[in-house]
Amino acid sequence: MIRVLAVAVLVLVVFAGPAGAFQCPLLIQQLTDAVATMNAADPKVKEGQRLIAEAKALHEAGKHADSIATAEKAAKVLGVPLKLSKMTPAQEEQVRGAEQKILK
Ligand SMILES: [Cu+2]
Repeated sequence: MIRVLAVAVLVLVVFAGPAGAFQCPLLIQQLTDAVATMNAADPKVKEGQRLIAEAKALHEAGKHADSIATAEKAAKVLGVPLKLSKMTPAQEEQVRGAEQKILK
C-alpha cells in the first residue's frame, strides 16, 4: 500500500512539477515559429499572436495549466498542429528508475 502510494506521489511530482512548467515554453516556441511564417496582416494571425503573448504571460505568472490551454487556443486559431510531449525520455527514465527502487 505504501509502495503504491509512493509511486503515485512520485508520478504526480514529476508530471505536475517541472514537466508541467516546461511544457508551456515548448508549445509557445512551436507557435512562435509557425506564426513567423504567416501573414501578420491576417486578423487570425493577429489573434494568434495575442493568444501566444497571453500564454507566455500566464506561464511567467506560474499558471501553467492556463498557459497550455491558451496555447492550444492559439494553435486552433492559427491552424497549427501542436506536438505535446507528456514527458521527456530523461524524465521517463527517472520515473522508471525510481519506481524500480520503490517496488523492489
Ligand atoms: Cu508554464
